[in-house]
Amino acid sequence: MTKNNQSNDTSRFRSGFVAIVGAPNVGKSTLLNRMLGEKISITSKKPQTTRNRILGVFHRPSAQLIFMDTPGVHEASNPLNIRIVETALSAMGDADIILILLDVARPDPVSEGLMVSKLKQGKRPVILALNKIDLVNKDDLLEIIDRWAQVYPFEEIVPISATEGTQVNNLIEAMEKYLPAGPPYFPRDTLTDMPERFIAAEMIREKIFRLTGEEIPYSTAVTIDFFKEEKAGAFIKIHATIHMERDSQKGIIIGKRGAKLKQIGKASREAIERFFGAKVFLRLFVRVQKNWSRDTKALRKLGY
Ligand SMILES: Nc1nc2c(ncn2[C@@H]2O[C@H](COP(=O)(O)OP(=O)(O)OP(=O)(O)O)[C@@H](O)[C@H]2O)c(=O)[nH]1
Ligand SMILES: [Mg+2]
Repeated sequence: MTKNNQSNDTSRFRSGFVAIVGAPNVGKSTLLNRMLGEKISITSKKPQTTRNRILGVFHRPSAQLIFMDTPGVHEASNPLNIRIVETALSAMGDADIILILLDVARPDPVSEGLMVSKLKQGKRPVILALNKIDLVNKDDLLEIIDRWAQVYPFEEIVPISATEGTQVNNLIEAMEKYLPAGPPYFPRDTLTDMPERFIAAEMIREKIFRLTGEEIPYSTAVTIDFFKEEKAGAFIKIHATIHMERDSQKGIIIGKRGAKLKQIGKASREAIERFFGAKVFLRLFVRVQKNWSRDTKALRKLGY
């Protein structure tokens, strides 16, 4: 990636990459969306929602912070999860600053241990954000801060609530201080580098995470077969395929007389319309790609 030098006063400007890393479900994607003020990364109550590195650019008068939302770090066993944990850990290697996010209400010693062991191999500034403080009382919080201060010499420890927005500005300011000096990487109007097709596929995946249960979300991948803006952006025509691992899952996602698929389609279409600010015509297809999550070739084809 090349730096662009279009900014006139770059002498005091700071810019760099921040990897947002943490165990599954701690609120990394929620925090990214909150900081950007735009929903670009999908979220759900279920762990392992995010599977790719999601880039979001945050512009300040004096700095540009390029956030990388990552999949939750955990002890992975199947090929899909091994792949997504690699994605998260490699983002740590590419970052100027590492932002570790924890859920104060739900400690996860295994994942936390994994991340801290990785930190000890690097020399980058590391900031710790303790998320979901709306769920614990103040006294417990002080104890948690104390405990973490002894685990690793974090540059800063900032308690936040991503859903309520509490202390999120303080966190941004803390990160800005540790950014390297340099001109912005992206023009001022850039929000993300993700292709429109990818964003549309993710929105569909989010609705499946939210509207189905058990193993269904984890057996789902979504690809876009057709994406075209019609009438100068007035409406977008999208064909997407939902890939399931087994025939029985295909039945579940379609539902009785197609009811489930209809519900997923409607919710997805509305989310895509909100994001692109255009009317959307969405057609969903369901197909079975046997055991795709355990097949490295299939994983690559499906974007992992
Ligand atoms: N109460 C509370 N809930 C939160 C907060 N931040 C996030 N959540 C909830 O936590 C759940 C997980 O949020 P995500 O943003 O999807 O978490 P994630 O870390 O990106 O998860 P993965 O992508 O699976 O690793 C969602 O239900 C969020 O609404 C917070 O500050 N307080
Ligand atoms: Mg996420």
